[in-house]
Amino acid sequence: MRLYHHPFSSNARRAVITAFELNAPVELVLVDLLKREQRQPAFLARNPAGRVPVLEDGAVILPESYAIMLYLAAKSAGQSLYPADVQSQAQVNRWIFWCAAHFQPAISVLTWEHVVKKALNLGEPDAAEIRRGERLVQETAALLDSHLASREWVAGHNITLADISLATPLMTLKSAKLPVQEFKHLQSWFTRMAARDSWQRTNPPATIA
Ligand SMILES: N[C@@H](CCC(=O)N[C@@H](CS)C(=O)NCC(=O)O)C(=O)O
Repeated sequence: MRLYHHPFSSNARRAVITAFELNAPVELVLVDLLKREQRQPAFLARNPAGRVPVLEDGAVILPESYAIMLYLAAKSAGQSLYPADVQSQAQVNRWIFWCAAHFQPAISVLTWEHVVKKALNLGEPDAAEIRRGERLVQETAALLDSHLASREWVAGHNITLADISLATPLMTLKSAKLPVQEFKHLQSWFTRMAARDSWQRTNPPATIA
């Protein structure tokens, strides 16, 4: 299997960490976002949205990080990242969907303003957007923090796809100035995630965190 990614992309990192945690046989293929390779015809044929990650498994071509996570888990016998019973699956699904709908988009506002604009020379951060992003991050992080007050992992007794989904947007914790310092349960959980071998192996070469 081939996994098209870029090390600065938190969406791609979600898929790569899942592959590493599962020991899935993936070959990582770099798509240089800074050189706009994602907009070249060869890549657009794999994903018309022009975004990483994309997984290629024979005839299966699959964009979208959350779909890739679920696909990789479904293909891995005996894995525990995505539990087998319906009730436990529902809890993992709840947090994956919440991440895609609320947490990642909230963080994206600040990552765009503080990190991406600078990297691509797109001008100064917009103060109104920063205020909006800070409010969204504080609201969503408070909810996750209170959920984590009584548990070590987001959904169940061990790490699941929910944890991987939610941790990767936090890779820009420092560079995007994410206002989460007060959320101690979230911080401890994130420290646990960042200590994992799969996280360490996916740290971007020049740090953006
Ligand atoms: N919903 C997609 C989002 C993918 C995405 O936005 N990827 C970004 C990098 S984090 C990208 O490739 N951007 C390139 C571009 O917009 O040109 C997923 O979860 O995989």
